[in-house]
Amino acid sequence: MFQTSLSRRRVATGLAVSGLGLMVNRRAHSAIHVSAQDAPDGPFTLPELPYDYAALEPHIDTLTMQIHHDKHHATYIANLNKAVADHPDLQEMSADDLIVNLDSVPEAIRGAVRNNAGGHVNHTMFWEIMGPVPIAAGSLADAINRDFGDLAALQTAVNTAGTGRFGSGWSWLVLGADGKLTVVSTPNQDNPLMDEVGTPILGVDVWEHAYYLKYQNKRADYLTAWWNVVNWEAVATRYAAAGGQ
Ligand code: MN3
Repeated sequence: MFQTSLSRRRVATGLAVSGLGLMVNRRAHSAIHVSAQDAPDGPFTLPELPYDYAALEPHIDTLTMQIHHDKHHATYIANLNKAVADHPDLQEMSADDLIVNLDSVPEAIRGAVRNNAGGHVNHTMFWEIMGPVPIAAGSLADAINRDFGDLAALQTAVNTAGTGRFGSGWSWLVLGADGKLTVVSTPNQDNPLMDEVGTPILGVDVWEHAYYLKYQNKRADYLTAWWNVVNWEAVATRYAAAGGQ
């Protein structure tokens, strides 16, 4: 609850103070925003979007992408850097390593690391698996047909999990240790790796900040539209990297 209200306040403040920056230069704008947050510069840094803010129009609007990347993702990174500021051992770890080793994170910062390393990992994946590329024949397509029947059934399962998630969270396609694909949802910025549910191959952000400007309360419409912008080549790469066959 604290994290949510803090993020929202930061977004509102950033928009009021630097609304012009949104239209000028995204790199300069990001730098202004992060430096204004009184956080260390590292070790974690905001990855650049692999495409333009407008690349996912009309399904995901430009302003949503700007706020989502430059404000929300940047805030997770700033708060993660603050959380590990006094922990050199944790600064040596990747965000992926942090979220699978939360038990070894000191209790005083474990919640902050869970939320903010989770937010960093989840959004880094999210940007990577968007940028429309259709699904191609291959092992991932075969596995989807094997485990769901067809692609439409997978999409329905992800959408159902996403609309069923109360409040904020994610809907995921994961590869389990048994080699099977399944759909799960998680609250907040949790990731299926945290509880060894499986390796996320695809995930869709169902926090309101991901869709509210364009879709308002219609999360189901956002989820339906979102499939138009999935980069299936990136998803297939993740499937192969996770050991999928
Ligand atoms: Mn988000």
